[in-house]
Amino acid sequence: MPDYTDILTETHGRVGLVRLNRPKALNALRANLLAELLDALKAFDADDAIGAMVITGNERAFSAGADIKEMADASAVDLMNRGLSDGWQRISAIRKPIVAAVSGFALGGGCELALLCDLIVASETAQFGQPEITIGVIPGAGGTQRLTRILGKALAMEMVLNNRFLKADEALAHGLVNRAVAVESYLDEALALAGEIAARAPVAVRLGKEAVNKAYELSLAEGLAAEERAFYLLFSTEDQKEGMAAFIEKRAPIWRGK
Ligand code: DAK
Repeated sequence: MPDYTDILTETHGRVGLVRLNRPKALNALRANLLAELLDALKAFDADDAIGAMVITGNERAFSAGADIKEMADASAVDLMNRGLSDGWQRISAIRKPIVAAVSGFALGGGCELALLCDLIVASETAQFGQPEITIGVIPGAGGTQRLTRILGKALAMEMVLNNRFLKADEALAHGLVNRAVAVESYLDEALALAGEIAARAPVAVRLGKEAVNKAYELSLAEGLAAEERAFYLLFSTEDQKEGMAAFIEKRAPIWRGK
């Protein structure tokens, strides 16, 4: 990995970890940070030795959102010309699963970045919010759409229109996060969860992620058809033959990602 200034990267077995690393600015997502994040995720996505990724911040903040100082003086055309949404779309196109390990603030674009991930492990101190209304705007990286689909209209409206924060226990109760755990262990839990997924049949993991995400975009009939095709496609992999043979022979499968 190259020398990054706004993130740190590590590998833990088959898991690639990206730490957002602008602690003084509560990991505000300036353009350089987003570019580095995308670069690191793409590198992990292309690496056969990696099966899943974790994105985290620090105990105080996952991220407090887009960098308000970088954005404050921009015109609408400036923002369009900066191609603001390209990076976000490319993050959502990463093929391997991404777990967000969230502690402290996950606000604005920080909340939306967590929502772009496939699973979220939260510390009990995590707070999810879309405070854009307090600075005269609304969410711009998916918050109004993804939160509404996950939480329903009532709560999404409160978050978007009235700066309502969700604490970890509420986020868990509403299905926004997978786990809410002690602050001492949120990163370890996220790494363990990512590690378990990374040890599974890689092509099936990839197609499983793709199929679940399609549920947000397609009609039920189209989604079911896409799932069915992906299921048949897996019968062209060595891993399907190996997985079913291992079951019948009562042994552990050895995945080859082929
Ligand atoms: N941007 C820049 N700096 C930030 C920041 C942010 N979002 N959040 C915090 N900081 C900086 C503060 O300015 C402060 O810096 P110094 O003054 O020390 O230099 C430092 O981090 C510590 O913050 P505080 O002193 O404010 O700390 P507190 O504990 O008192 O308060 C807070 C924590 C999280 C409640 C507060 O910092 C806060 O309200 N932050 C702003 C949260 C916010 O409004 N976030 C939404 C930003 S808008 C799009 C993609 C993305 C987006 C939009 C479009 N497209 C693809 C189209 C995203 C938009 C947003 O996220």
